[in-house]
Amino acid sequence: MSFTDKQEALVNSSWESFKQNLPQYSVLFYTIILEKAPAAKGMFSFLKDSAGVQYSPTLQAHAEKVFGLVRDSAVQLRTKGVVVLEDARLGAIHIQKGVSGPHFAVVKEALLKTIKEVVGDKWSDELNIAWEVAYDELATTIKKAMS
Ligand code: HEM
Ligand code: ISQ
Repeated sequence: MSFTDKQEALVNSSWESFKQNLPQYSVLFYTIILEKAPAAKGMFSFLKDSAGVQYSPTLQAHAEKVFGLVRDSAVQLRTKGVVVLEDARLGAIHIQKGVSGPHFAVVKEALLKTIKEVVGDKWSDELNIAWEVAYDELATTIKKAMS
C-alpha cells in the first residue's frame, strides 16, 4: 500500500492548521502525553522543574519539531515510498533520555488526539490513518536508530 497524494494533502493541510495555534496545541500535546505516562515528565529538560505543563517557547519548539518531522515523513512516503531519518542523532538522543518502545505508542496516541482537536469537524478516518502511517514509519526509523 503506497502513500497517496490525498494522504499527503490531508497531513499537509492539518499541519498548517496545527501551526495556526502552536501555543495551545503544543500544551495540549504534552498534557495528553503526561496523562498517559506521568513519569515521562522528568525526561524533558524543559518540563521537569515546572508544575504541570507550562507553556514556554522551548516546549512549543519541541512539539513543532515532532509534528514537523511526521509531516516530513508523509512527504517522503509519497515521494520515495520510504522514510529516511534526516537527523542521525535522534537514535542516540532517545536512548540517552531513557525512551523505550511503549513510549512511542503514548506519543502516537497524543499526536492523533491533538490532530483531532486541530481539525475539528474536518476529522475523518482517512485523515487519522494518514497521520498514523506517517508516524509509524518515522517511529520505526527512530527505533532502528536506537537499536
Ligand atoms: C528529543 C523527535 C519520540 C522523548 C527529541 C528531538 C527530536 C525528537 C527532534 C530533539 C530535540 C528537539 O529538537 O525537540 C521525536 C519524534 C518521535 C519521538 C519525531 C516519534 C516519532 C519520542 C518518544 C519519547 C521522546 C516516544 C518518550 C516519551 C524525547 C525526549 C527528548 C527528545 C525526552 C529530549 C528533550 C530535551 O531536550 O529535554 N525527540 N521524538 N521522544 N525526545 Fe523525542
Ligand atoms: C518527543 N520527542 C521530542 C519532543 C517531544 C515533545 C513532545 C512530545 C514528545 C516529544
